Amino acid sequence: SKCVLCLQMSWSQVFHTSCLVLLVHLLCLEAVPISLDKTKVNQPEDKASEPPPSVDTGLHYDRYLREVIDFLEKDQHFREKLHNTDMEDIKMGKLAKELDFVSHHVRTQLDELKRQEVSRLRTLIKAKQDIEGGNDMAVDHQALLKQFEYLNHMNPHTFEVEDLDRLIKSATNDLENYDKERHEEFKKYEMTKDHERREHLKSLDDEGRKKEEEHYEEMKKKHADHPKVNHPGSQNQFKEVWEEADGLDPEDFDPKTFFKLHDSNGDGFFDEQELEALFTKELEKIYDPTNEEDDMVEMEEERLRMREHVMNEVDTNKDRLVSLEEFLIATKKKEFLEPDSWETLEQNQAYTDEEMREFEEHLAQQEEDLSQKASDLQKQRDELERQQEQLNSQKVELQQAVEHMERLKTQKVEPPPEVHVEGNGQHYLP
Ligand SMILES: [Ca+2]
Ligand SMILES: [Ca+2]
Repeated sequence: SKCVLCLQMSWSQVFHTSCLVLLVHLLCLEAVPISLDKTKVNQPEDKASEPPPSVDTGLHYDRYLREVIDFLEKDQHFREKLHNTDMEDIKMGKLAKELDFVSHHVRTQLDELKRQEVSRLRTLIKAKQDIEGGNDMAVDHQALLKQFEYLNHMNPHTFEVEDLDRLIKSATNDLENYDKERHEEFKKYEMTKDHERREHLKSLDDEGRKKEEEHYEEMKKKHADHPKVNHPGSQNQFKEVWEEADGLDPEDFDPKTFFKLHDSNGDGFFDEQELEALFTKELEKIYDPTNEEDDMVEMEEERLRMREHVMNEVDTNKDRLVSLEEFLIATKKKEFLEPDSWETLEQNQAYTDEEMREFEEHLAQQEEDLSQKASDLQKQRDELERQQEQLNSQKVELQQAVEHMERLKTQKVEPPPEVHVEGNGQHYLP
């Protein structure tokens, strides 16, 4: 059985979400709208020094995870243990203990990796503080580092059994929740979309609103009007891929050949990405990026639904991979040969009315918090202005006092002798 640590890591992700997006997600307490994806930047990285690309897990610490695995794989003892320990034992932390037997050389490299990772996290924390315009207060890095559970921040210098154990547990756990989080994000995206549409309607006059609503209904109808979608993972679906994408005769359809053809990296398994690639033909029946009524974010959600459905049916040992054997067994089943029809995304609302109500309440709360903040800021500004005025008038008073003192000084110092001299002088004046 396969595991998180195996090099053939295969948790794909359709959006190819850059680590940045996920990281923002992790760092910010507020929800990140899906539209952030559009702003993703493919940072040009130094490809030459990179290890050969394996599938991005989508975790924000993906790079660290992979580098740790690469180093551990270089250690013969560990490599053997890795391939002979089953998933349950790995989850229980048995594998992590083997770190004690890893060569000194590899350990030193792991220590260095961890130091770099901790320093990366510190930079991120700093960057986040800067964005938030944090005052120059000292940052409690220790406290903030605690949120990153995949390493032991209390010891930022060396990579220990605990670090490996935490890394394995976090990665396993985070990957299991990854799809769930994507569904949640999607739901939020849909609710935001609908909320904004309705807010926009409110801003229109009766005639404008009527027009807008008609257009909306028309687009909805247009979107729902598409060729029949095959049940994902069914014979019909695969046969279409076989015929149209592979250019082969449907009469010759052979599951084993099909599997080999679409196991793109040739490792003997369908991973999530390879499976998802099989649905492109189906998705193109429903979604066209040039159509106003087709939302590509929804297309990716549909792809995810399809992949989850097939994985659920076919991946019997639940290692997130479909082996040839699992695949062939599935092709004998009734669901493969005579599948039910597939209910597409648009046939069901992504969220319940109750969820929408909560969402809008949350939005209203946020708005209120914002205006509260704005009014607090205004109060602070008024207070500052008042203090400034007070200071100014104090300055004027002080100035006046100084002038007064100086006048007194001149009166005290100058007049008497002069008057005296003048008085005396007068006596000698003719
Ligand atoms: Ca494969
Ligand atoms: Ca499997």
